[in-house]
Parts: sequence; structure tokens; C-alpha cells
Amino acid sequence: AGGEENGGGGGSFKMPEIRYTKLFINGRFVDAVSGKTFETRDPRTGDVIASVAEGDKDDVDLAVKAAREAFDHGKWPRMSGSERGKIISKYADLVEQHAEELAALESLDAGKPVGVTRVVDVGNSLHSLRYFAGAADKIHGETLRMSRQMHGYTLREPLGVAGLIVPWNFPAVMFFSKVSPALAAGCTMVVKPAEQTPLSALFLAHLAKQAGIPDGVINVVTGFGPTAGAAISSHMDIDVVAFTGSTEVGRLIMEAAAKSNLKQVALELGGKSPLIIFDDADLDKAVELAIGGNFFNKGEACVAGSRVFVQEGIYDRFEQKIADAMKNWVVGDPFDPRVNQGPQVDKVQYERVLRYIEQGKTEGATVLTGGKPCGKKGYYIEPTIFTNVKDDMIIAKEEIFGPVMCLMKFKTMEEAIARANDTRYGLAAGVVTRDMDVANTMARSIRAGVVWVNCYFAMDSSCPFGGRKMSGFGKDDGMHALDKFLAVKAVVTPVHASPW
Ligand code: TXE
Repeated sequence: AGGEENGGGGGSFKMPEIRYTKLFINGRFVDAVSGKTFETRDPRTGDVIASVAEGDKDDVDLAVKAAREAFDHGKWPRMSGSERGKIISKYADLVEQHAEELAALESLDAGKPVGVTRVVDVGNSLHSLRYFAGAADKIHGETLRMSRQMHGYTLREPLGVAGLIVPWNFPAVMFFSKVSPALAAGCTMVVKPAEQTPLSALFLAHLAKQAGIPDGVINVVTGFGPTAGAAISSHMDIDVVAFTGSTEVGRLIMEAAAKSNLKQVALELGGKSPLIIFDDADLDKAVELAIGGNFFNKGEACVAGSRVFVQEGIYDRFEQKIADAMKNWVVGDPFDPRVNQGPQVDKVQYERVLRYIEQGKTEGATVLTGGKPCGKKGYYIEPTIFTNVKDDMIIAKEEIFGPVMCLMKFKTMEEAIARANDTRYGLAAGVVTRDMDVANTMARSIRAGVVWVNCYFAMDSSCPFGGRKMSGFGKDDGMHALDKFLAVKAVVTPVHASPW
């Protein structure tokens, strides 16, 4: 790819030029120590987009050394919050100026409709940078009147070098969900983007340098999980690792942290979130939320509302309406503006999702829509709705991470609460009802990091995001996101002869 125009329906998009394919260490683009590269592929076709430097342990060591030097002796952690905020704002301005290029890069590497990428992926990236630019000078400690003779205060200091390991479903958004608060806190960092989607992180590293973020503060090591990723989680000189990805790898990261230097860990992992629709719901709205909650981003979303519980009074009408609505859902080339759903990110995910669909059929669920791959090439899958799903079927229990919805019927609110919570995950939930009592009871009863009432996917940089149970711990977004990058230090001093 590079430079050519791609017309489609209502507009033309310039295909991005691939300019950055090397590791970004200490402010420079460099080859991997081993000289190795790997290929990133276009999910529309399976063709190679570019060869990218394959970093491993040696490269992570170099990146950590640069980040350590920038932390121990550099100016970034020593600047005032407002100075850091000013530079982060400049970074945001540069990302905004390059919004089209970033959107196209993201669409090409991750298979996302370009219209959505512009608004959601680039929009959220900008919002994150601007939110944390504003947060940088609002990091305060407390004053403590410990006793008549003792006075104390707390300092919230940057924790040190952060290792940030991110996935491929929202590459730029995930990059900033970790990088923005780490920057605001005054940390330095080594970022490892997912091997499926390495391109936007390298482009964003280039913009960080242009914005005036000092060398060594942001380092990007592209490469694979078991090599580059594992080198980060087991590194003796990294103070905190923040990860988004699978629950299995989250466990490996915690283990590696425990076995190395007990670095702090924050994990944003998988989910199997319930979307609960009550009899009194606005039916059209409920159908729209279920579709968005499952098929937005081709179901490659940790918060996907993949268990849709519909109350028995409206169940049949709901089923009919959602089947009708899916007739207007367009799967195809993400550079065509009419398209709602692009291809799955790669062959591995594509095959994994198709295996789950076959599993659903074998388990005895009924296919209401979809149920098979589509297109002559690339990784396209029909949006699939299963009915007659039982709670103990594998498709109702495991995260599929593709365009697959499980539709289930319930009778009472108590039943809905029990079934919604009957999962090892606890990331998100949705409730659709006009009854405030029901909404409030549900919101209190569901064990999840976020409960959306009469909406879904309503995420914002100001809104703390992160799960519980096996969906992980620690928050991205909101002021809470800063906590994982800050150390609280108490300073205590006697106060002599205080009359009070
Ligand atoms: O994830 P991995 P995969 C879920 C989703 C998906 C499944 C598998 O269900 O189908 O995970 O996807 C890095 N040490 N989610 O295999 O492997 C890896 O290089 C350190 C949910 O792609 O967890 C990448 O950068 N790092 C999710 C990142 O971890 C390692 C988003 C995520 O990849 C590593 C993605 C190791 N040993 C997948 N092994 C969400 N919560 O949104 C891999 N990595």
C-alpha cells in the first residue's frame, strides 16, 4: 500500500503511506538488534502491508535503559504538571492535524470502517490526550493532621518506568489509554503494540517527538508477545506494567511480575457482558443497542454485550425486529463508506470466531442470522445471532471476540441479575428499561466495572474504565487512571509547641 486513491461509494480516501516500520528507542527509529522483521497484513486480503522490525528481549533492554535514563536524569518527571500538560496538548494538536492519515492507517491495519475510525478511534485518542493534558497539573496530595504533635502530608510522585502492552482491536485508542495518563503522571515508558497492528503506534511515536516529548520518554518496541511482551513483564527495571488483552496472557503477566521484581500490575482483560432488555424498553432503541453492542468493530471489543437477555413479554417481537434490522447491515471493505463491518483482524481470529460459530451449532443453538464466513478473500464473517442459547453452552460462557450474539429469554428481574452475574468476567453491562427503580436496582446488583443504562459503549476519557473478577483490575480513563502511574509517599514531621 502507499499513496493510491481508494474510491468507494460516497468519497475517496488516500491510502496511507507506510513511513515508520522500525523500533522507536530513545527518540530514534532503529532496526531490531537481531535484524529480524515480521509482516503486518491487510485483513481485507491477507496481503502484506509492510515488514516491521521484530523487537525482542535485547531491544526491550535498550528501550528500558533509555526510559530509565529519561526518568532518573531527564526533565520529564521533574517538570511542573502544567509544563507537561502543555506538551501533551501540543501532541494532541499534532494528532489532530494528522487525523486523516491516522484514521487510514488504523483502518488499513485493523480492518475498521474509515468513517468510524475517524470519529471513534481518532476522536477518542484526541480526547484522551486532551483530558490528561488537563489532568497533569491536578495531581495533588493531602495534608494530614495526625495528632497535636504530628503533621503530615502526601506526595504523589511518578512511579518510574512503565511497560505498556496493548492489543489490536483499537490500536491507537489503547495506545493512548495507557500513554496519556502515564505521560501526565510524569512516567517514562516502553510501549509494545500488538503484532497484528504495529503501524499506528510507530506513527504516534514520531508525532510525540515532533511535539517535544523528550527522547527516551516514549519508546515503542514492536514484536511478539512471548518474546518482546514477556521481556517487559519480567524486566527487573520496569516499575509497573499496564496491559490490555486476553485473560490468559493477563495471568502470565502477573506471574512474570511476581517472579521478577514484583512490579505493579494493571490488567484490562476479556469479558462476556450482559445486555438486559426489559419488557417496558423502547424496542427500536433496544434493537439498535444490541446490534451496536455486538457488531460494532466486528465484535472485537472487550465490552461487547454478547449475552443479550430479553424479557419474555417482548422476546418474540425483539427477535423478529433484530432479524429484520440485520438485513440492512453491510459487511465489506472498510474503505467503502457504506460498510458497517469490516474483516476480522487476522486469520487466527477469523478461524477462532468461525470455530465458535460451529461450536454453537453443535451445542444446539439456532442460527437466526449469519453463521458463516463471507467474501471471496480476506477475513469477513457474517454477523451471527444465535437463539435458543442455554447459559451453560460454551458460546454463552467464553469470550468470542467476533460478530456473534447470544440471544436469551428471561422472566423476572431477580433471574436476570443472577444470570447476568453468573460469569467469571465482570467488565461491563447494559440495562434497557424505562423504569428507574429497575434501572437502579440492576445498576447496584450487577458486578461489573460499568453499567450502561439505556445506552451501550458510552465510553469517555473522563469515565473510569476497567473490570473486576477475571476481567482484571485497575482503571483506564478518568482521574483513577493516574493512580497506577503514581506512588504515594507520606512525609511526617513533628509540630512543636502547637497550641491546637
Ligand atoms: O490476545 P493477547 P490475542 C481476547 C479476545 C481474543 C483473545 C486472543 O478474546 O480473541 O484475547 O487474542 C501481548 N507476555 N482479547 O491472542 O495474546 C500481545 O503481543 C506479554 C481481549 O491477540 O492477549 C499483544 O500485544 N505480552 C482484549 C497483547 O498481549 C504478551 C483485546 C494482547 O494479545 C504475551 C485483545 C506474553 N506472554 C484480545 N503474549 C481486550 N481486553 O480488549 C501476548 N502478549
